[in-house]
Amino acid sequence: MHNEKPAWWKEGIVYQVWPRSFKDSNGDGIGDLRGVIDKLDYIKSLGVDIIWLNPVYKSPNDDMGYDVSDYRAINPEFGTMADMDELLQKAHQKGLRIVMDLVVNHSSDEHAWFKESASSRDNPKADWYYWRDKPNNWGAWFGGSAWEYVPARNQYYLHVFSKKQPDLNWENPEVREAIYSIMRYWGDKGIDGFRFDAVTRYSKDLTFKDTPPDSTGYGFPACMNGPKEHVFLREMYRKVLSHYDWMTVGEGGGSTPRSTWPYVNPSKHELGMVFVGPHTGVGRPRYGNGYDESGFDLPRFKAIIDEWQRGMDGHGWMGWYLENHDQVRSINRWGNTGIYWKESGKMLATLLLFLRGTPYIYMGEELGMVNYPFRKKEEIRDLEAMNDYVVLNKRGYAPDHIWKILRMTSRDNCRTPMQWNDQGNAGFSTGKPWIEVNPSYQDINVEAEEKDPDSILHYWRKAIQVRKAHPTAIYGSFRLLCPKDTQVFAFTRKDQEHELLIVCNFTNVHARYEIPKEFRGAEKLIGNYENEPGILLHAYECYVLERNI
Ligand code: ISL
Ligand code: CA
Repeated sequence: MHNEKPAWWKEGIVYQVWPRSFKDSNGDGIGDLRGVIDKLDYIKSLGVDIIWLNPVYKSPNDDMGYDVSDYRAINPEFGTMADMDELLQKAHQKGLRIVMDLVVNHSSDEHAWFKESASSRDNPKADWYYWRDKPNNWGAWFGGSAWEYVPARNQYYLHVFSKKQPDLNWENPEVREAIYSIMRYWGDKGIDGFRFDAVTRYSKDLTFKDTPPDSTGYGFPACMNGPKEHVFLREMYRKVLSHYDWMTVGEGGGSTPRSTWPYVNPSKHELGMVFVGPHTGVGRPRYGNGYDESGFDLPRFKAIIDEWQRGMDGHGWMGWYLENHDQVRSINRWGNTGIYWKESGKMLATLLLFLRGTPYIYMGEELGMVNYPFRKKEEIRDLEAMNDYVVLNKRGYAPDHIWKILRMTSRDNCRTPMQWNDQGNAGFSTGKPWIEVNPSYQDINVEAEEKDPDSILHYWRKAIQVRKAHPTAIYGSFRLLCPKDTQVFAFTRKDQEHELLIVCNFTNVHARYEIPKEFRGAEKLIGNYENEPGILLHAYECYVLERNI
């Protein structure tokens, strides 16, 4: 057996719902909570256990809900608190848990706390945000300076993200108590946990020294794993988390496994797990360094995953994703949107579901949804993509080049409506959707894939069942094979009773792969081609073998 302490959130599989684009129940073009309620049976049918709901709190939507103006209210465009209560109740009835997003590194500038704080230098909340007489050189994640001037105080406030997302002053115990009380409010409603947005940035280096400027001309905010980070999280654990059987997942950890241990080492009493994203950075075009067209470096991708898989084993639990609302569609990055669309979609499912750690599936990923063919400014909704558009224009990039980059990077790619059928607006809404529907919906949609026994959707369902039936896939240790191979990602998972071999061809051509001796004749649990594994893998072929020890 293994020495990992079992927990429901280690064994469970998460399905991420970005509510604005999941299902619109009232024809206003915006997905909502009733839409999620209507689709609970579909979510359940996937075999997943946990729904992570992106922010549904009241928000002016500068950053699509990641700018909260009231943590105790539901954004009216998503429905009412009664809808939220009903969602919790119905999900629980079906054996699904609900985890909410907690966005407390910053609030909205329209939150009552900030309005009061910004009104003068001596109001009761004067100290709830970071106010300084002079800005330093830090840049904001969404462009421009990280400091914004407010005449009423003749001072600047810090915003690591957009200027409508002022950073909350975690040094102030009143702020922390206010946050804990919000958490208890939702805990009392019966939610099953939180995903902690930007958790590594709660604590700031209070010297606010300039940092070396990057290609944008600004310095990177020195507030990752700040000096009091773990002090704050331990206090939060003591005062709140220890009182609930919650799933707690931090967005990001340290930059290495070692600096991530304290966040999730059970003896430290902070969070249950983190997910990290460096694997999604491999081969990602970034305007900051010019458009990187060098393509995808599989050995690098494997090395990063290997570093985290082994580096965290025995030190704390992790979650893994290939897609989320900040990413683009995985099939465009690592798969094939042409003739091998199906095969590559299944291959990516196999990779995600057999890594060590809780898998996070993003809505539409189970269908093999693809990126949107962006080609005009009016199609952009996301403030990050909008800022990139402005920066790239300023740098004199040709329009074709700009669109090529945004089609590969814009967060809007993952935010187009879920594709339910081949009817109007892909069955998402009877009104005009808030963002364009991806034209691929004629072929890629739930209804079509339900009918096709060989679909990506059915493969996910099957692979999920295989993972669940094999504890080795959940707790077994990870070992990377053939690290230098530029076509094949192969690894094993092992405990004292079983060993699994997972093999994935990441290319659209044959690849040679010799099965290790001990796996010859082992049982094939799942794969995306009919044949028994041979010495040559087909394009994007994948399979999982199991042997007894
Ligand atoms: O800063 C980063 C890496 O050093 C980013 O990856 C950062 O952690 C990420 O952009 C934070 O994302 C989250 O918070 C944002 C929001 O826009 C995203 O949607 C959310 O996932 C601000 O709340
Ligand atoms: Ca709606």
